[in-house]
Amino acid sequence: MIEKSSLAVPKLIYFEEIDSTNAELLRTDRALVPELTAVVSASQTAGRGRLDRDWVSEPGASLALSLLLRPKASEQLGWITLMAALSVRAALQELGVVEPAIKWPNDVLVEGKKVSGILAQLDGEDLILGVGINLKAQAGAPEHATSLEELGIAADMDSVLHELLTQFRLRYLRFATDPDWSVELSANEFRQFSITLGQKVRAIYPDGSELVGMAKDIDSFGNLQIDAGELHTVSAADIIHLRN
Ligand code: BT5
Repeated sequence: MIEKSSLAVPKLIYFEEIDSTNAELLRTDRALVPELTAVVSASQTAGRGRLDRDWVSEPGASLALSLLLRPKASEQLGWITLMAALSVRAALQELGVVEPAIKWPNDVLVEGKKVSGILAQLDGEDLILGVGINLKAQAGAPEHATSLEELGIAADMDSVLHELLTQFRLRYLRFATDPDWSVELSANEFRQFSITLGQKVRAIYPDGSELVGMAKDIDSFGNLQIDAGELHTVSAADIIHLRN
């Protein structure tokens, strides 16, 4: 079922159903497994988004992946989230999706609807990178969700996963080998495919406070720069695009 993808990483552990692939990797004895170990599931009973929100992944309709990463420094979390979003976007384009785009920091949207979400969690020196991609329509998914099938793409889980792992490995290994060059390439890729930059946005911080301004650029940590009279650097927030 996931033969192609198994060849793309050193170790791949597959479940038909699990509570959450991120939770599974967090409770695994990771001393015994190599970096880029992948936990994959065809459905989750307790999939999670940021701030402990629900992530819907119903049987046969979604792909849930968590990758074990060991980045050199924890401040790289922002970049790794962005690189994951860039990888999902590129993978979807390879699979035939028309104009997939990135909403900072962790959503991949098509026609304004969310097809994929990313959740990076640090645990000591390990970073657990979770990616969810909707393969088919799901009864429990919110109205602003879409899926590959709804976008006219009939791709099996193995093909989607293989493309995603290939795209991510490329960016992650480049980042490990030459971080400065990698950041420059990824920043340019983000500028090309982001629907956030150049928009008037409302940033809602995890503590509930808000900031309204123009999304100008990202910095070398993957933070969003918002011009609200003066320039603010935002590392974690929900972004709402406002009409200009
Ligand atoms: C995310 O959070 O988008 C991160 C999603 C990460 C999911 C992966 S699956 C593998 C790994 N294991 C896990 O348990 N999680 C990761 P956030 O930006 O906070 O968005 C969450 C919001 O997206 C929810 O509050 C809903 O509004 C919406 N949502 C939930 N399920 C969705 C779905 N299937 N498709 C689109 N939107 C969804």
